[in-house]
Amino acid sequence: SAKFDWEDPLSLDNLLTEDERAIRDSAHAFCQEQLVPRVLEAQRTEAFNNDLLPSMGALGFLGPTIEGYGCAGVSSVAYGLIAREVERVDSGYRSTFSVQSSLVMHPINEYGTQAQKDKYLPRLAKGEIIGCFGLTEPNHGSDPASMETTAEEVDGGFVLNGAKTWISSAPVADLFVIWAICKWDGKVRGFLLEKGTKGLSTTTIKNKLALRCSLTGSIFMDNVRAGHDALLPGVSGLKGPFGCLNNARYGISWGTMGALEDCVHRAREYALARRQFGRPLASFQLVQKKLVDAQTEVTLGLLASLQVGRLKDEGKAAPAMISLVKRNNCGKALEHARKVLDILGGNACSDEYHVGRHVANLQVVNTYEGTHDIHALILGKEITGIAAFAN
Ligand code: TGC
Ligand code: FAD
Repeated sequence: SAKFDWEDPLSLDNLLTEDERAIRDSAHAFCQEQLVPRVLEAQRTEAFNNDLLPSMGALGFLGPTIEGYGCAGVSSVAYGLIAREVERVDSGYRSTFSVQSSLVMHPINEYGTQAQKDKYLPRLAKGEIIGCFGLTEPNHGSDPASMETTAEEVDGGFVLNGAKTWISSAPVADLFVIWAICKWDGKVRGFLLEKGTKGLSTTTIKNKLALRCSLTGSIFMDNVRAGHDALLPGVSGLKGPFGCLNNARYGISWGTMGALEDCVHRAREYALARRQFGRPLASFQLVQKKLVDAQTEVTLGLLASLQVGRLKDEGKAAPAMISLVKRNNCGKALEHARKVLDILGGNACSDEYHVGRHVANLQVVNTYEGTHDIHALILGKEITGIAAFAN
């Protein structure tokens, strides 16, 4: 007779291919064996894990949906399963992985020249070089159309001026994907800048309350000269950066479910071991309800992401579908991670119990790549036909 598995209540496993299950299992083993033992130290010191991207590269996890250039060429669902396993450990590790795969390798693969692909993709895939993605500016986050960074055409190439902030991996990046308004036609285009270019500098944003296992920084461009070969020629307009965000937002929808699963597992174990009033916490109805509510959201969220992933591979995933799963899964992960944190009582205050770290991280994940409310407006526009954010 059919069995109920509380860890996979609606049998997601049944909907995966054999390859996808194998990738999930190897990602799980890597994350639990290599990342879990280091996460507390990284959280406490904000130290970047230099081995992270090379180790992921060796396993074929970077830019995994890309064909060729040393990339694995696997399904979007496999990519989501990797994000879920990485974020089960920490959203900061998943952030580093997402930026490299979806925000740096993807635009080069989609919008780059053959020479740019040959030059950068194999090294990015191995984790030999680190990339970052500069869209957000000090004065423009939710509204990137108003960005101030400019690119001007000059003899031999371009000159870029401006600043970007809250940029993941910027302080350690070798390669910068920078989005700028082109002065010659007013359109947004992407540029590939290399570390060490004159006028290009970064600072690290220190003492963060969350995402402490990933590095975040600001980028300054003061008359940075770049050759014609720095331009990503395959796209112009905001659909360039938004096309990258579609992939990263999709990955986040899986990742946040991994973080919430970790919270459920840890809170459940605690509730079974800890006794009050002569009984385990897990025997109290209010405690059970918190675990059930959270695990229900994990189950539904993962199935929704799976459906979007399958559609994505058929070329049928509309951006608003991705907004729906990004918004829902981030919001539900934050809400329910916060609720199961209560089960730990006073120990919730100790970083050794991990759930509080996930809660802090999820506040950021609910904000970046389009805030929860911005995705509500994107979906609101689909439902009503009226853009609430437009002038
Ligand atoms: P709008 O007029 O709606 O669109 C401008 C052009 O872009 C096209 N477009 C898209 N194309 C592909 N995919 C999408 N998701 C797209 N969304 C829009 C659109 O068709 C249009 O094309 P065209 O050819 O007509 O020019 O633009 P708007 O300025 O009104 O946009 C409003 C809004 C709110 C939707 C948008 O600005 C938005 O999404 N804001 C949120 C900003 C954001 O997500 N920033 C993320 C920064 S990167 C980051 O956070 C990385 S963290 C990574 C990590 O560490 O894991
Ligand atoms: P704002 O846009 O100022 O929004 C502030 C509040 O106002 C939000 O609640 C928002 O929902 C609300 N709001 C704004 N407009 C409206 C409206 N029209 N209607 C209703 N409410 C509205 N960016 C990158 O480009 N690359 C990165 O790698 C990157 N990494 C990040 C890493 C971290 C740790 C963090 C914290 C951020 C990162 N970001 C990155 C930036 C992130 O994408 C932005 O913070 C996010 O898009 C929100 O922009 P903002 O912070 O300027 O907030």
